[in-house]
Amino acid sequence: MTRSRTTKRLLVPVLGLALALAACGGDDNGDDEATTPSSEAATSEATEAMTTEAMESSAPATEASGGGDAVAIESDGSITGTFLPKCTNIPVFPEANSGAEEAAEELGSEPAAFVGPADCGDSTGQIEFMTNAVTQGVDAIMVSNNAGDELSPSAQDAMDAGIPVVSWDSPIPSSEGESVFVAQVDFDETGQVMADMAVDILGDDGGQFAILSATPDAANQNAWIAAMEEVISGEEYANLELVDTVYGNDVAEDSVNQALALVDQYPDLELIMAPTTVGIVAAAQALTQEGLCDEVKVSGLGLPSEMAEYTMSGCAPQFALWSFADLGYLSYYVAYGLATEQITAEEGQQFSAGRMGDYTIEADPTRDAGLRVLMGPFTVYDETNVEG
Ligand code: RAM
Repeated sequence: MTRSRTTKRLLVPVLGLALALAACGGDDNGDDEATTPSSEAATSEATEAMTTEAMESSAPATEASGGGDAVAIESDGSITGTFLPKCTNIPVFPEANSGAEEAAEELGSEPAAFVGPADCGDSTGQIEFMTNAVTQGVDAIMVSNNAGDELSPSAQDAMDAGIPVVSWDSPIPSSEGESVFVAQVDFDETGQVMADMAVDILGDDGGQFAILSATPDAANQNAWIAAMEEVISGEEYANLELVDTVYGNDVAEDSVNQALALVDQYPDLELIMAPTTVGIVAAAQALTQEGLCDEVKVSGLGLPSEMAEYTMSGCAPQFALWSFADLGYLSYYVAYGLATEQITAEEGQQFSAGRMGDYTIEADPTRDAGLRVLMGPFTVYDETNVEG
């Protein structure tokens, strides 16, 4: 591949965001009660490494105040459930399911069925799984939505049948057909974290970057991209120029192709920001293989186990993520609490979720409608912590 570049800026190896956040974050994961997870699942990469709050404002809002009013979700018999990921074939989703299984065991329940489309590119394939779960009459459905509002009618059918629908990782944008969304991190904060990583990597003089996303209807990625666009519209980020947003469908091959097409199309491109664990590693692999990492860097949201070599090589100097195992654990607790009627899906409901501690259901400030439980925190990875 030949590329002609008019500008080549040196990477400024700044750990500013990560270090600054580490200084203020400690082991506070956004929920004071949840800072010292003790289970096996909690010893995931994300919780072992530096953890921090990226913005102080987001986490305290969902903590159960005072602790006295929180309902401790306890074992109340076995329930049936469906744990429906965007797809079953990328690592983050089995990891989330392992957290859900841990929670089910603690609560004396059979584990939820881990079912979904094999391939994340099959975004509407989830609808059939949702419909099947309703037909089977399961007690609770937990879903990472990959189909935008197209999932709503089948989710609404579940709710009409009295089945709680807990979205996690990726919500139903309109919230119709969703009892509550368990948000891994604050979605607006994701935009800020990505913008700050871009500045840290490119330096104050900025440069051109492109976004390599997952599927076009993925509610989580779309919200994070919108949040990042909002952040970079501010004066402080004026030197960051977003030239394109493309979609690799959370499929490795598509993502590699999209990454290579971007560097071909934009000779001055300096950064690919991929808010997807599939896209980020595909981009890093592709640029490494093409020998382009000196010119184009990679950042976004990635799994440390997949990204370590690219961070250590300097191709992907910084990226962020959270614990998917914790997200699955918390989502199962919420679904179980709703299905056993220990809690209700309403604003102000406080509850305690096993080893993760106290939370409050709140109005989702990042959507026009809908309820949210905020997990947090982000972990920002760089060469200092990516290898654990
Ligand atoms: C992929 C999926 C998932 C998202 C992560 C960051 O694994 O799209 O939904 O949360 O990336």
